Amino acid sequence: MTVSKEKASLPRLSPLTISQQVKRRGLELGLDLVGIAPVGRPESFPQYEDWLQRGYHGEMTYMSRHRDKREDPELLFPGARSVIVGGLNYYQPLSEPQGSLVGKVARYALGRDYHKVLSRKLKALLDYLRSLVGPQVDGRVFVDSGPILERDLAVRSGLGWIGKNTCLIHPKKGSYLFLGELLVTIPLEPDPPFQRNHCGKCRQCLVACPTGALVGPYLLDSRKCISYLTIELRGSIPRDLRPLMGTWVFGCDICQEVCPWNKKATLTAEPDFSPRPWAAPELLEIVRLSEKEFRERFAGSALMRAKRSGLVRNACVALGNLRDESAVAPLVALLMDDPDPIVREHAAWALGRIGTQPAITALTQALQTEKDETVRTEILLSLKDATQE
Ligand code: B12
Ligand code: SF4
Ligand code: SF4
Repeated sequence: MTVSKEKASLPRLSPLTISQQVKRRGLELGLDLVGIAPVGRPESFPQYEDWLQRGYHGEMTYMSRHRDKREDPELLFPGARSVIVGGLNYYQPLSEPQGSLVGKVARYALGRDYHKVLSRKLKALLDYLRSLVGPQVDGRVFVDSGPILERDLAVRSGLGWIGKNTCLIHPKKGSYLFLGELLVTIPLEPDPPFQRNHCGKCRQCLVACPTGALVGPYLLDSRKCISYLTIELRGSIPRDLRPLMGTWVFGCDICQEVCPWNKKATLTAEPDFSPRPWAAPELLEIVRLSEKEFRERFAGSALMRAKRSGLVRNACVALGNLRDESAVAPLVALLMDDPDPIVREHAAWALGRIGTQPAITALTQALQTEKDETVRTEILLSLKDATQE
């Protein structure tokens, strides 16, 4: 069928009717929230600029690129007139650790990687929109993948407000929501933006954050955030923050766990988000993983982002915080043999925290052979800490 014939056969629907149908279809596809907004300058663009100025993006250099596109989504997708924003509930209770040396993975990463799951739904929504209006409608899907201020668009399309923990919160669904956008080239009937902020006088997230990353309401210094430290940071985790990270090995949920708006969070209905074997990882297994085993074990999971080096580094920090003697032998193996200096450095730190005689002996021996200056410095500091305690 040619485009013109197909166009001719389609009924002319008003933007309001199309919008209603699209929202209904979005819910049928499994989205929990669907809202529509016109494309335009994000209201919180000045806050984003301020955040960059303060250096709160740390090493996430991609956050400082394409500022022009973040300010004007039409530069990102020429011809864009409207944005359909989808929210997808991923809430799962964290499973009770079966052993004592189990790491914590943030809820958003317990199941299959959400990027594909949510993108698929939004692409299906575009197909549906085309079936309603005609193939001339162009659209582009973004899920955490482009220079877009997604939370701003979610507020603008009426999905919720931004809490003091900087998360988008829906009054009924809470904040365990993924956000994704479908930018389209036709005008749609917008939803009213979410006007109220229901945080009130509450400050629970600010008080609970173990590293002080929430430096003020609505202001997150990524460089201190466990989520950033365990997922985005490639190098060394600052020494002063390691003891505050507990057993989180990928992401952190504390500022959402304490939020009263998450008390009524309901289980996700998305089968792809049900917990996989990596949901409660044995720390001693992680520190023994080779590159190949890491890739096999975490294929299809968001944990791939940390790479083997990052995940083993994080597991070392968690073991250092648990201070369990049974971790000494695998940590010594890392310190002596791992080709990655970041891993050796964090293994040394963990051994220093455990501080038993075998751990101290291994640190002293490693000094004889270690060539990397950063690792040597860590060994010396860890020996000092261990022998002073
Ligand atoms: C970079 C990034 C991070 C960084 C920085 C987080 C941050 N707060 O900026 C790190 C690695 C730390 C991170 C962590 C997490 N992230 Co993240 N992250 C992003 C990403 C890619 C960009 C965010 C961004 O633009 N930051 C810049 C700052 C300035 O923007 P912002 O935090 O969104 O803040 C806006 C508001 O706070 C507002 N604002 C600023 N000041 C003020 C003042 C007032 C009064 C008000 C009302 C508003 C306001 O303006 C800002 C700009 O629009 C987005 C995807 C995207 N493209 O948007 C996902 C995203 C924000 N992350 C997401 C998730 C799930 C997480 C984690 C929960 C994962 C985890 N469990 O570990 C944590 C949550 C930590 C937290 N408290 O925010 C979801 C959030 C969904 C939601 N319900 O909000 C997103 C939207 C990804 C997605 N597509 O679903 N993330
Ligand atoms: S995710 Fe964790 S470390 Fe980051 S701001 Fe929230 S509570 Fe703090
Ligand atoms: S914990 Fe309190 S202050 Fe923080 S986001 Fe939730 S309601 Fe707002």
